[in-house]
Amino acid sequence: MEQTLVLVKPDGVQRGLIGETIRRLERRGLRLIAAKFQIVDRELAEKHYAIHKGKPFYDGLIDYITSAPVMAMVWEGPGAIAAVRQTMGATRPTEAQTGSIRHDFALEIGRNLTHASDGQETAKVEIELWFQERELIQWSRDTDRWIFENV
Ligand code: DAT
Ligand code: MG
Repeated sequence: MEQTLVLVKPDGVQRGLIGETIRRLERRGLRLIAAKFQIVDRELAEKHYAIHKGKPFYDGLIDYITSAPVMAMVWEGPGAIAAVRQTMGATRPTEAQTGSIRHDFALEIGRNLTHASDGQETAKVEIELWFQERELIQWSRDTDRWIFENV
């Protein structure tokens, strides 16, 4: 089943939105596979945002993600990558869909609260970057068959 990396970034943690983020993903029907509350060092931050190196906002982005603890998670479900990005909303909060986290709680692109993998290859690379294999919990819920068409 598809898996995706989710971060509640430092602004989301500081603003008490860990629970809100988890609540929305749980209620959507996604299954939590791993979670880790941690400080991000520059090495991890630079690897995570390697694709943005050289862009004007890169230095600010690295400073921001390393500035305070983040909540890193892996969530699983059919179409999880697209579903989670939809729940988060567009990168720029003023363009995010009504009802998405970034719409409901954010204003600025540089303080957009969460991260979610943007494709299958990215998800694989990011999950391996943030978590060790043994930290990923394979489990099933009694409700799975009421949420997933094919369990
Ligand atoms: P996303 O986080 O939606 O996957 P992204 O991968 O394009 O977006 O960019 C990573 C983060 O970098 C994004 O969450 C906020 C920041 N960012 C992106 N584009 C930016 C811009 N034009 N100005 C300032 N920050 C930007
Ligand atoms: Mg991205």
